Amino acid sequence: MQDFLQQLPKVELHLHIEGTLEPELMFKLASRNGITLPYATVDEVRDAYRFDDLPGFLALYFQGMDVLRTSQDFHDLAMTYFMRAHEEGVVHLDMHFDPQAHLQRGVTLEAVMQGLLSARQEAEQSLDLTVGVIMAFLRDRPADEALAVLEQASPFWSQLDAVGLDSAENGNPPGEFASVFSRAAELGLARVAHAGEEGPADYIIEALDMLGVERVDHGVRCLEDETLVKRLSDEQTVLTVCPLSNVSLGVVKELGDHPLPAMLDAGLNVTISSDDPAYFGGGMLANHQACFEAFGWDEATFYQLTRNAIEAGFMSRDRRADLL
Ligand code: ES4
Ligand code: ZN
Repeated sequence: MQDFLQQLPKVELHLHIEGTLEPELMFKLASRNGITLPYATVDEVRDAYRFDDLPGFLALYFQGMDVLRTSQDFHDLAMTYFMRAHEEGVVHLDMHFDPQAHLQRGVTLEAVMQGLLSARQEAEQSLDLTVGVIMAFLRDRPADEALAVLEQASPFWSQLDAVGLDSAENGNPPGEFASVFSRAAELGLARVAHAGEEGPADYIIEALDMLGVERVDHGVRCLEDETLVKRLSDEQTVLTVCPLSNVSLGVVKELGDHPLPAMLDAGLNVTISSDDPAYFGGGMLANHQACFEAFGWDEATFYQLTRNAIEAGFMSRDRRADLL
């Protein structure tokens, strides 16, 4: 099964590129940028990666990304992950990035975009890896700010695939971002949003009805609402489930308690992703292996999950046909 999972051409739909920042690269970028980290060694950083919920994780995640300053930093961050993903047998990934988290720190949108887009180009040319780009908005910041960033991104609209919504979920319902998402729709961008990770099933309904999302990131709490499960199953809405993330953030106590098997039984359109691999104990391969160990899924199940992801990934028609 190990070999099968390595060789399975995997597609990752839910990945925060800032969440791929491993301590080794954090040190390299800190030194390059003359930044003193509050840690002396890579091991100290790993030891400090302790959190038991989403807000606790987010504090470390926003602190870690402070070493990202130049377009070269963003390029190196993305390229480092693309190479790792390629080695793990990933053939396509859709990456979220958080422009507001960088603008706030005085990093320009141009630096962020140039770095990420040049890495995408390099991956698509030099690795058998295609990359979709999702501009994500921070739901714990005002919707006005998100809208202004979307407008500011006009030189890059043609290179974006979608908008997303992430960060602290509880108390920040999706509906507040309706105007941002309707503007994105007007621009021809696809729409996705985190919902039903820590937040209630109602947030999933809001994301569907008020934001018009075509994919729901996480969505695991949909099981709390039978009517919603039927709707998601009837409409075959893609859910990007992140097993190791859910364990790390205490959404479930251990993987054996995860609702993934129940979600499959309910006929939901499930996919598997890593979310923030530097923080949650592994990338696509580790997530697949953990699912095998916890659920004993057969090859046909992993093929089905992969097919679900291929069908929903932000890629060209030709690329999809190649992968199917
Ligand atoms: C995130 Cl796991 C998760 N949830 C919400 N927002 C995020 N941003 C980065 N990782
Ligand atoms: Zn996420």
